[in-house]
Amino acid sequence: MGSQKKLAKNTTAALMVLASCASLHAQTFIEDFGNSASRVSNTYVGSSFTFSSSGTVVDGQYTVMRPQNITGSTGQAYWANLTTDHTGTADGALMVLNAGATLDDIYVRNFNMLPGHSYRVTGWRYVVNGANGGGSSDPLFWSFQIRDPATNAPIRDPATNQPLYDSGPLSSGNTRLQWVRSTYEFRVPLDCSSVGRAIPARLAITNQSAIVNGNDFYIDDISVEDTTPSGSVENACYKAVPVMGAGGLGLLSLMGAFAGAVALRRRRTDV
Ligand SMILES: [Ca+2]
Ligand SMILES: [Ca+2]
Repeated sequence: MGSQKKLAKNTTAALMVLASCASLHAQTFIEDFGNSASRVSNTYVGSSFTFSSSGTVVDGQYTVMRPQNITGSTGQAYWANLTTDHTGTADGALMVLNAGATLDDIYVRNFNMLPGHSYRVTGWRYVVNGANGGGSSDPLFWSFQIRDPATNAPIRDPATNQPLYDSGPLSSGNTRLQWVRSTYEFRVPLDCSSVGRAIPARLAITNQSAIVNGNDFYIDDISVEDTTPSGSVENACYKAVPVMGAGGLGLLSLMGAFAGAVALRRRRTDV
């Protein structure tokens, strides 16, 4: 029994090392659009929407700016000025989007996911003119999808060929002149044979309302968060590995890999 307890203790320690390594690869993000005093572009905005550096922001165009003088800067009275952005930081900026009829990606950004981990995608919209022209509060729609960065195609379930991570159209509700949050939560299937190994992923936020007269809104605070309790997935995989019997060899090889990593870490520390 003593040796088994020691084995389990060593394995737990090794898995903690693995978990700390894994967290280094979980590159989730927050987009607050900065605080530039001038109108600026954003590298993650989809190529179908063009940057307007000055003057009007017409259908299919966007700009990133502080919200206190949008009507003056664009010369378009149908926008609305705000005292602050959604982030609420001093001089914070937001994205001004005249989405128009362009049913394409608004925001596209790569990150890494981990097997068994849960994620929450968040984006905030402030509808200035909804789906039926100036002053309308009829709903606008966008969607959140996770894709393979290598192909830009949705990551699919091998069994059903259906996209694994797709929010479908998310409504702004019958809201106008207020910030509305959209969220989409998902969990990556758990594969203990690849636990801790980063999976390249791409968030795509896509316009799902093809409307020229209206469809004018602001965007702020887009984020992807890893909501997984620290170490929970790695511990679940540890528990799934049998200590005795035929699985013992697998555990020993797993521990061998961890021991190598620990030894390497110690060597580096000793230098
Ligand atoms: Ca902001
Ligand atoms: Ca419009």
